[in-house]
Amino acid sequence: MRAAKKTGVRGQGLGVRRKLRETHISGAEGIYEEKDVLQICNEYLKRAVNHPRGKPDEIVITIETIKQKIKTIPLLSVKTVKCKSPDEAKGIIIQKLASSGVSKKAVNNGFKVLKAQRAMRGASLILAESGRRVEPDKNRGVRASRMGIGKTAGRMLAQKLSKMGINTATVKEALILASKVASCPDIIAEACVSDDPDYTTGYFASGKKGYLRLVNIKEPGEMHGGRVFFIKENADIAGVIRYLERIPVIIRRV
Ligand code: WAQ
Ligand code: MG
Repeated sequence: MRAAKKTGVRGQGLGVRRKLRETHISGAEGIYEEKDVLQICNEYLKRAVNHPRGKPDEIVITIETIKQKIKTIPLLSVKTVKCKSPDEAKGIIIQKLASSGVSKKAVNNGFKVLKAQRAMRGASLILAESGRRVEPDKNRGVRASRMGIGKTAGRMLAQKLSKMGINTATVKEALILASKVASCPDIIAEACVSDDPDYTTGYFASGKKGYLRLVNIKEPGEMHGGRVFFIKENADIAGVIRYLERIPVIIRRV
């Protein structure tokens, strides 16, 4: 599902043409059994029309049958750091990225994306050494899709997260997404800040270090947010994008 607001911006020069600019409101994706699809659409729609980023005037739902074999991936381990301020959270991300082998330049460029006022619909891909942004569409970014969790594993995950007091759709979806991203061999690490003004927990994630939640990564009310996937300098970029967007993966063990 994706929901957007279309705002008219006055075109330059003469004429009455108004260009429409899309503001990303909300998005969601997953892999589900056929019998659950209608209910999921209903939940996604509710989320789109009732969103803290604003009221969308376009909502698009795409449903596709998956015919390929679905690849099983591991779930990342979860930890929470109760940071006291955005600066403390930023410090931890910088340290984790550096020890994962991401250069200062790349880290700086990553923070530019995470702090940009105009949130992208997808993630930025940044080369870990040169810091070059390589996603083909810099406004849209790359959207990870086709990831899910099996029924039994989903129940176990809900139980575990409940014990930690964080059994919410936001955490589950972000954790499943981060697990797919980390399962891509060319991706070194990910950093995420929610673009929801009332959601102030972000995370750092990597296959080696797991999913590290960072409380107070932004001040309440701030509209910025985003995701950055730091990729190997010599990565097969088209291959990374194909994996993130098209290859179906599922978590079966928690
Ligand atoms: N693929 C790539 N990038 C995405 C995707 C996706 N499927 N979904 C969202 N993004 C990017 C996009 O730039 C959004 O603006 C940004 O991430 C934030 O998306 O453990 O809610 O859906 O407490 O607002 C993380 C912490 C919550 C969860 C993340 O992200 C926790 C969140 P949002
Ligand atoms: Mg959001």
